[in-house]
Amino acid sequence: MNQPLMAGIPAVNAPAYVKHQKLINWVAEIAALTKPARIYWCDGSQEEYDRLCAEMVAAGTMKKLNDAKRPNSYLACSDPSDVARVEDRTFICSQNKEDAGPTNNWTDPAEMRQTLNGLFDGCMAGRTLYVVPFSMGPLGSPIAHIGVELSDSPYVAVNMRIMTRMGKAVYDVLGSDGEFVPCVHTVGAPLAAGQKDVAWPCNATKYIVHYPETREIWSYGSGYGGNALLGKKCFALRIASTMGRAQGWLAEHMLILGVESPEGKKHYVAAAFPSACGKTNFAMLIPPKAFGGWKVTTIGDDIAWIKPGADGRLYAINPEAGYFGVAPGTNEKSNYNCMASVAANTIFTNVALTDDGDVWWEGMTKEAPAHLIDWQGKDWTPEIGKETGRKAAHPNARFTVAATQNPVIDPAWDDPAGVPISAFIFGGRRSTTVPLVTEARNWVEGVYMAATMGSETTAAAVGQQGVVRRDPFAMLPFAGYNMSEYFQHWLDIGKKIAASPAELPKIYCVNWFRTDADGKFVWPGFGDNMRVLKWMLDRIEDPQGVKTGGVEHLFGVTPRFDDLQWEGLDFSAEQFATITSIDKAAWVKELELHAELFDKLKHKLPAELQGVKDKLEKKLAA
Ligand code: SAT
Ligand code: MN
Repeated sequence: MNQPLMAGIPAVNAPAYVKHQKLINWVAEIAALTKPARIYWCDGSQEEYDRLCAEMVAAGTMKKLNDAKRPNSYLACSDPSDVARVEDRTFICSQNKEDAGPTNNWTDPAEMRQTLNGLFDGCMAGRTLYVVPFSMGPLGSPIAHIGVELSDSPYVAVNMRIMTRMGKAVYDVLGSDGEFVPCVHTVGAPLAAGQKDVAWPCNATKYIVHYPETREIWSYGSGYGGNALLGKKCFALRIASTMGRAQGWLAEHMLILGVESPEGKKHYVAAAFPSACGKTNFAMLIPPKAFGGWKVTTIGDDIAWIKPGADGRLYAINPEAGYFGVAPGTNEKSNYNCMASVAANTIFTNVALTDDGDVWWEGMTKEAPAHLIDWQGKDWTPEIGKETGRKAAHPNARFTVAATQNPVIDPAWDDPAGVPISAFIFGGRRSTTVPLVTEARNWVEGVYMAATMGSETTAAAVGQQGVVRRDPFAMLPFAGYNMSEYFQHWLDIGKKIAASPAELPKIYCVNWFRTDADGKFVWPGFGDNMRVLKWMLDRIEDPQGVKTGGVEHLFGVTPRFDDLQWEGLDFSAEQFATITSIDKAAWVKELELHAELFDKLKHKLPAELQGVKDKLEKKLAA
C-alpha cells in the first residue's frame, strides 16, 4: 500500500493504526482521481491543529489574533463569492426523482457521477488531501455514526476538529470493517506547478451532492460552512435523515437544551428554527433575574439525533462537538454565554479585525471602533459604513468553537445514552400572523404546525433575504428525501411512542419575531424566552392546565396574559395581545399558503395532515 499508485499520485501511507482496508482503498481511489500532491492522515491532536493553523497563517488564509485579547484564536476571511450555503447548488441524487421530492434539486445519480468525475479529475493538484476521520456523536454511542471526509482544505480539517469528535480514536470504533459515510470535498482550485495559491481558494462552479442510497457526499467548489464541513448539514441532516427513516429514528435541525426548576425538576426540550433565527442564543439562554434558581443548560445548538429508547421515550444526542454560530448580533446582553465561549480557542470567519488584533462585528458593542479592517480586508470606519452601507462583518460571519467552552454546557452533553426529550418546539421568523406560543392539542396537530411552518429567509443561505417561505420543520434545505414521506415518518414515530408505555412529547409552535406598526420587535426575546419556556414546562407537569391555565383557540392552546410569569419585565397586556392575537383575515391567507405547500407536496402527503387542514378551514369559515 505504501507504493506510489502511479506516476504523479502520492503514496497512500496509511498509519499503522488504520486497520480498515476498505477505507484505505477508498482513499487511494479518490487520490487517483483528484491527484493531490500529498496525502495527510489527521490524528486530531492539538499539535496537529496548531501546526495546520500556523501553516494557514503563513499562507495568508488566516490571521492569528492578539494572544493577550483572544488567546489561540484566528480570523479567516473567505472569498466574497463564498460566504454561505448554496441551496440552488445542493442536490439529492436518489435513483428516483420522487424520492428526493419536489423541495430538493435532483439529478440522476449516474449523470451526476459523470459530471463530478470530470470536475474532480485532478482537482487537488498541488494541494494536500487531508483524511479527516470523525464521529458524529459521542464515540461509540449507539446513537452516533462515523464519517470520513477527504478534503483539500486545511481550514476544513481544523474546523472539523472543533465541530466533531475528530481524530485517531475514531479508527478504534471503526475497527477493520465498521461503517462510515464517505465524504469527498474539494475547493476546486488545482494548482499548476509553481502557481502561487490565493488566500481562499474556491471555484465559481459549485456542487453539494448527496447520494442517499449509497450514503455518500461529494462537495465541489466551496470552502465555507455547511458546503464544506460535511459532517454538519450534509451528513448529520441530509444523509442522516434518510438513515433515520430507514432505521426508525430522527435527524433534526434542532437545538437541545436542559431546563431545571428551583425544585430540581429537569426536562430536556428540542427546538427547530431555520438557520440564523437564534438557535444558539436559545440554547444558551440565561433566565431573567426574577427566575432565581432556574437553570438552562446546552446539549446542542443546531442538530439533534433522536432515537427511541428501550422505555419507548425519545433520547437525543448532539451529533456535533462544537458550534458554528452566527457572530453578528451576538453580545454580552444577547448571549453572555456565547461571548464567554468565544473568548479563546476560536476560529472566526468573515468578521472584522480591530487595530489591536481582536475581532468585531455588528452588534458586538453599541459603538463600533473608530477603525477596522472589514471582512473583505478593506479599511472601515463608522463613517464609511454609514456612507456606503458596507458592513464590517459579513451578515453570515461565523465563529467555530468547541462545545466544552460553553460555561452552561449540560453535564450529560457527552452521554452516549442521550437525554430524554419532553417537548419539541418549532419556530419561524414571522413579523406577523403567528402567535408567540401555541401548544398542539395532539401529535398530529403538532406535526401539522411544524409541516406548515413559514419563515423569513436569512443570510445563512445565498439568495434574497426577508421573504417568507415555507420551511417545514426548519428542514426545507436539509431533508434528504421526499418531504411528504418525512412528515409520514414523524406521524409513524408518534404512533410508535403512543403504543409504548411512554408519554408523547408535547409539541409547541413559537414566534419570537412579531413586529409592531413601526416594524420593531415587540417581544424582548433572548433571556425572556424563559417566560415561555416555563409555561411549557408547567404544561408538561400539569397537562390538563389546572394550575397553568391556557385557552384553546383555532390552532391549539395558548397562555393567557396572567399565565406567564412577568416579574422583572415591563410588558403590558396590550403588548401581549399584539403578539398573541389571531387575525382571521391573515390566517385565511396563511391557510392559502398551506394549501399551496400541500399542493406542491401532494405526492404521498399524509391524509391525516390534509385532515387537520380541512378542519382548520372549516373553523376559520365558521
Ligand atoms: O453553513 S451552515 O450550514 O453550517 C450554517 C447554517 O446554515 O445554519
Ligand atoms: Mn443550522
